[in-house]
Amino acid sequence: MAIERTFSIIKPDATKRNLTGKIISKFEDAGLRVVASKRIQMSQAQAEGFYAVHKERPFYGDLCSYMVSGPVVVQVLEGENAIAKNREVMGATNPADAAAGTIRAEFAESIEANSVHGSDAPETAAEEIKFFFTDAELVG
Ligand code: IDP
Ligand code: MG
Repeated sequence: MAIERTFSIIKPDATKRNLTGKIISKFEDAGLRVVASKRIQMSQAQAEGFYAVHKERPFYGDLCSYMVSGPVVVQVLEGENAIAKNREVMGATNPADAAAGTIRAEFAESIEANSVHGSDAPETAAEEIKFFFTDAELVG
């Protein structure tokens, strides 16, 4: 299995409740390594650009407002099969459907305020990493 990199966000509901460390532990326990990380206040333009793929969805406006409602931690996670592994550790989008032990089952507040983002494919992982990080910020 190839070593991959994926993009992760710890969302505002989680940073507000001081859950950053608990969430990172879930990634590390699953064999994922944080190879880049920064805590930022996302701008409205960044939120709209990042979620542009969802701009026709009814929840797009609310989602962008939520993503700028507090600080987030943007990260790059590395490991074997990292894209799928991260999605597994995150759990389903709706916490009501998320498997026991996943981040969203344990921590998410709602289908919107669901604590974490994770890339869904190699192409989106590469794009999303570039959206927030320069090559020099990926330190291994
Ligand atoms: P994902 O984060 O599990 O990949 P996506 O379908 O890509 O889920 O949706 C992106 C984000 O949009 C979700 O993580 C969640 O914050 C929000 N979202 C998705 N579906 C809904 C919804 O039906 N209502 C409100 N917010 C939603
Ligand atoms: Mg998605």
